[in-house]
Amino acid sequence: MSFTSLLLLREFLAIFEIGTAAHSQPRVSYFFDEQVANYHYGEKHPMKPHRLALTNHLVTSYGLPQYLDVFHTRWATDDEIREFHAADYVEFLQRVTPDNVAQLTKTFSQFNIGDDCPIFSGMYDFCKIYAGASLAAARRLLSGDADICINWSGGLHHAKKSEASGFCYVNDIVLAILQLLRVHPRVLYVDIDIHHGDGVQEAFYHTDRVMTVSFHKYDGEFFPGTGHIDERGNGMGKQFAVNVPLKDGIDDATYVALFKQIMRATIANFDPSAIVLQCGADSLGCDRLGCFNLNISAHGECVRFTKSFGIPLIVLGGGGYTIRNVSRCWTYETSVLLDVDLPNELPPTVYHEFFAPDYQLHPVLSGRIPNQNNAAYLNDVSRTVLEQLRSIQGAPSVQMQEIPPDIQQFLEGKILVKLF
Ligand SMILES: *C1O[C@H](CO)[C@@H](O)[C@H](O)[C@H]1NC(C)=O
Ligand SMILES: *[C@@H]1O[C@H](CO)[C@@H](O)[C@H](O)[C@H]1NC(C)=O
Ligand SMILES: *[C@@H]1O[C@H](CO)[C@@H](O)[C@H](O)[C@H]1NC(C)=O
Ligand SMILES: [Zn+2]
Repeated sequence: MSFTSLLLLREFLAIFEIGTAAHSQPRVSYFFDEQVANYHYGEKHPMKPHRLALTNHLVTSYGLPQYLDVFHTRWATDDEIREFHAADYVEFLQRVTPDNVAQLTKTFSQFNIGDDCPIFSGMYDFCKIYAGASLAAARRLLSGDADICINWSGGLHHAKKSEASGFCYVNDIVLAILQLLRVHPRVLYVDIDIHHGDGVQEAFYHTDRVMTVSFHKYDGEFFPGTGHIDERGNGMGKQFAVNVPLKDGIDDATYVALFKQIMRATIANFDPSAIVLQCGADSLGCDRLGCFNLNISAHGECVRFTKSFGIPLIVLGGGGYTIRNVSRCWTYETSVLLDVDLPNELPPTVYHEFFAPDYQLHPVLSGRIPNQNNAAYLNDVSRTVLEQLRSIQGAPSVQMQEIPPDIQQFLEGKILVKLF
């Protein structure tokens, strides 16, 4: 080999090395608190925090923590929760217990406590744990020490300022986005839960600094009843709420194609500096409360696509009521965020029997619901949404505020406790 070609080869290798460095794995933080899985909404209630124990066991048995920064987070404080929620509602959450709930009946209807949102023992502590984790995720993203922050216990998108709704008491997503807005000019919220992301949409309905995009089942009746394609925001926020209403039985290929088309246009037009992705797993086929036909790869493909833009990302859980599939889905999505391939054979965990009979990460989807989304309907939805997105004339700009002191403290590493 001639000297010149050796030089060329070395240069080629050097370029190659730089190339690989630039494509090194994203820095992913994982927020975790084993306590959160021990709360019970009630025996028959479909929301099972236990799904988080299943997820964490799978993530651990697959060996994913070696690629992750795993954090234990402190609980959210009352003050932090009041950044979004009304003071009287927070006071109610603090005081109410299964024993005094009858005496507090007057406040009951006002705060919408009932069958969907029962008062269970330790309920407010449960809220503080998951909200604390989402806040920590937001702050860590702000610190620049992570590209992606995952907290599967968060994503409770229905809670309102003064009202519990749809199994959600405290809206950790709104709290996390409020943190991000201190530093990020524009935050994009994306929601692939089967239910409309109404609590987040409502919180930011009047601002152009947060764009909310929700893909959900809509027929005017399905919970929570909102999410019509014509709900687009108001005032300064006009056109900055996007709704993609779908019918029963949507399949992998059409959902993923629609998701990509709409996300591409959203990101191009809105130019977000941070993204919060709610990965509700009740949009999977065979969900106890859902009615779509997505399999775990398709759900995960939406996560992969969102990550591919390289924008700082917070990934949260949400709904998901067939818990063996929820835990498989969120484990797979953890691996997608890490660019790590997992074998389809599930590793043994103490919960192995949950995954019978197939014991696979990607079970073959059994029992499909007839797809009621025909091509004409889907074309109509995509045309309307793309038109709306085109009407946004360039990304809105904002003045940056000073970094507030509590975030400063966080940047100095005083709040987080690193586990391993
Ligand atoms: C998210 O945070 C909560 C609270 O710290 C924790 O219980 C949960 O396990 C976390 N989930 C993940 C996947 O880290
Ligand atoms: C999931 O859906 C995709 C797209 O339709 C398909 O290619 C894949 O085989 C499915 N996976 C399973 C396990 O059925
Ligand atoms: C959920 O689990 C069941 C049983 O393991 C399986 O038949 C079904 O296809 C799973 N759903 C998805 C979306 O993988
Ligand atoms: Zn849901």
